[in-house]
Amino acid sequence: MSVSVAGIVPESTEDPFQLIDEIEELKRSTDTTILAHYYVDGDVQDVADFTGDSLKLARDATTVTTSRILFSGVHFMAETAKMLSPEKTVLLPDMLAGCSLADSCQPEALKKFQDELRAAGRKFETVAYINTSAAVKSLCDWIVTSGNAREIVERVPADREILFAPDQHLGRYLAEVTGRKMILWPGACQVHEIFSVQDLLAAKRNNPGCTVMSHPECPQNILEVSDFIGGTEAMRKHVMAQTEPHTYLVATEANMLYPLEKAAGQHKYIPVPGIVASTGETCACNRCPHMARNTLEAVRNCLRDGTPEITWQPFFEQAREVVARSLLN
Ligand code: CIZ
Repeated sequence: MSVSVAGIVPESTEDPFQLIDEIEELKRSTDTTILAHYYVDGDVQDVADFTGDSLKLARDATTVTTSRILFSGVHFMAETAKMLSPEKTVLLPDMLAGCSLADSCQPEALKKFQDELRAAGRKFETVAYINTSAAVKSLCDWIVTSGNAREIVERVPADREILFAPDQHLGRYLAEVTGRKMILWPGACQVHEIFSVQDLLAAKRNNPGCTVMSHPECPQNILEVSDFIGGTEAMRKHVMAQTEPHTYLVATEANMLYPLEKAAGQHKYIPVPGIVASTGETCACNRCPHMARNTLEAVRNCLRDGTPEITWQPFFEQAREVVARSLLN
């Protein structure tokens, strides 16, 4: 079922079953494989050939045998697929599907900060979250996802500081679990930053014995009252391993409930509410407006028209080396 996000994605007037049939037919006739992130609507995940987090999808993209990949996700994910499969046509249903984290770290600003640190004699390596543009990735030593962050941070030589960009909350969490010294870029994800700790605590009281499962992009006050902290793939594996029915309060993008229910339907999943910054009111607004651009209609149009397409940029070459070293080895 598609959830409309006010002001971003208009309610579709087309029949979803008809759209699904068209998509299946177009996939065949245009030799396209669809990859979909866990944060897109469930009906779009259902028409995908691969679903997953960015790490899994980056790896899946390298195994695709069709000539075209349609990436149902956001811009940096489609760019990563293009970098790793330059010979393929890589499509993104809506070029405006960006990322608040990627926007918070522009390549010029990162380069200037790195130069200042070097001029001050600091010995550091730059570790960037995958939620960055290819231009930023080309300036980094390592790329991490929520799925491999700890492992990659531990690969940075112990005598170096780590400049971690752009998610300050993930960086702070990694500093805590690895004991590494981090210089944090002040970015944050617009979805994970709005969770309300008061409402989370109230939900916890109302559901005795529940498990609070949070994404490491959440601020410290949320992580402190969480029982399980992990990226989306780790969450999925965690609930699959619990056979006895259980209640989970889930602090991440609301569409993640769909793959959780699909993988382990014996449990009850409750999304943690957010707070609207402008009014202070509680809402069920933990939807990513960028991911929401991946409607069935947008996917059908993109398949049919073969556009928008991610085109190769000169800095992809350098970014590709960093991405391949970090994600494929
Ligand atoms: O790694 C990803 O795909 C992101 C952005 C979140 C997650 O945990 O899946």
